[in-house]
Formats: sequence, C-alpha cells, structure tokens
Amino acid sequence: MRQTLIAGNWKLNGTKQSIIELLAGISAGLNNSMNASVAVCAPYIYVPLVETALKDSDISLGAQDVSAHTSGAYTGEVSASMLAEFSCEYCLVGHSERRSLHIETDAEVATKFKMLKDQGITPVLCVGESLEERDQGVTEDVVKQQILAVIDAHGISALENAVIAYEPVWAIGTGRTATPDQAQEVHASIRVLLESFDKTIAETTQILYGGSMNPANASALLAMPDIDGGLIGGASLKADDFLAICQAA
Ligand code: 3PY
Repeated sequence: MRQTLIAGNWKLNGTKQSIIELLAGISAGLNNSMNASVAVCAPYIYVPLVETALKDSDISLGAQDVSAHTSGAYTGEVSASMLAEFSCEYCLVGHSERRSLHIETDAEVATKFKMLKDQGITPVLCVGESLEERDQGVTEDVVKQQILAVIDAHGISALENAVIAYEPVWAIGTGRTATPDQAQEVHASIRVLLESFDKTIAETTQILYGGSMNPANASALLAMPDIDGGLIGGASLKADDFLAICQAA
C-alpha cells in the first residue's frame, strides 16, 4: 500500500510574510482524516524560514532544484549537502521548467538525482512530454527515456525510496489538466517500466501527477490506481485550495 503524497511546488513565489501565513493556514487545516503526507517545496532563499516554521509539524520541507556539483566555483548554486543541513526531506529534479528554461539535460538531471540520494534527500524526479510529443504519440517513449537516464547512470537501486512525478508539459501552468484516464495510462506505463527492473520498487514507488491539479480535479485524479499523489503548482499557494487537495487524497 503506497502512502499518498501531496507536495506543493511554490516555484518563484512568495514573500517572508506570505509564506508564514500560508504555512499557518495549512497547518491549522490539516487533520487526521486526511489520508496524505504533505510536503512543500520552497524557493532556496526561504528554506531556513520554512524549516523553522515547520519545526514540530508533520509537513515535510522540500526544495525545487539542486546543484549537480558538491562544492566549488559554481556561483549561484546550492548543493545537496547544504539542503540536508536545513532538514530538506524532498527535492524536485528535472521539473519541465528547469529542462526547458535552463536547458537541463537528462544526464544532468540524473547527476542531481544521485547528489540528493547521497545526502539522504528523496528526489522527486519530474518527467513529462510536450504537447507536440503527445500529438506525435510518443508520450510513453519520452517519459521512459527520462526515467531510463537515471537507471542507466545509477542503477535501478537509485530509485529505491525516490518519487516520480508525471507532469505533462502542456498541463503545467496552463490550466489544462490531463484527464484521469490519460494520466493513469502514463502512470501505469511507468509502473510497468519499473517492474521490468524490480517488482518491489515498482510496487512501492510513489508516482505523483502534476500539472494544474486543483480542488476541482484532484479527487478524480487521485482515485486512479497508479496515481499516488500530486505535485501542486498554483493551487499550493492558497491554503484552502491546497487543503482541499489534501482532503481529496
Ligand atoms: C504545476 O502544477 O503547474 C506544476 O508545475 C507543479 O510542479
């Protein structure tokens, strides 16, 4: 039985004040009837603030990216060991905005993934196809390739205790969402891919859906057998919306 995970991806949003208020709102609304574990992925600069605010809370702290390097002359970068010092439990890697806007390659994503594993931080490996790729009918090949990049570089054991987030690029920040059936089809194909390497990893890996998940569509998506949670963009910035998604889990 896989635990549902609802993770907020705040992206480049928030102020000290708004984040404190958001976390207070989420903490006040979470209750035992919710069937999900909860995480928030903060911009780097707010990681210490969120760490302090979440002390004694069940909400886990995550970051949105990590350096592919351990230390050295890499201006502007933040390493996995630095994130570990601030109790980061999760970190996104390969979000489509990093892949497209910052030209991150599969190989770089795989290196970042390993950096996190080495520090005991759970990587959330984001994968997904563009609209063009979906129209060409190559969705599953694209997603498979993105996952194989990690397996080929670091072995299937690297995926133990990792999370995968399927985020169709055409559903990110567009208000468009994959239908539950479309998402389930890709999630099931990911599970089959993992199964071809290791049955236990296939059964235990949480595969989240991301891409405009909101209170209106969360229940139907989360009811799908291979959708184990959500990576939430815009709706994670409003406590009520985020809580409604946690409630739907
Ligand atoms: C979105 O929902 O837009 C996301 O990109 C979540 O990561």
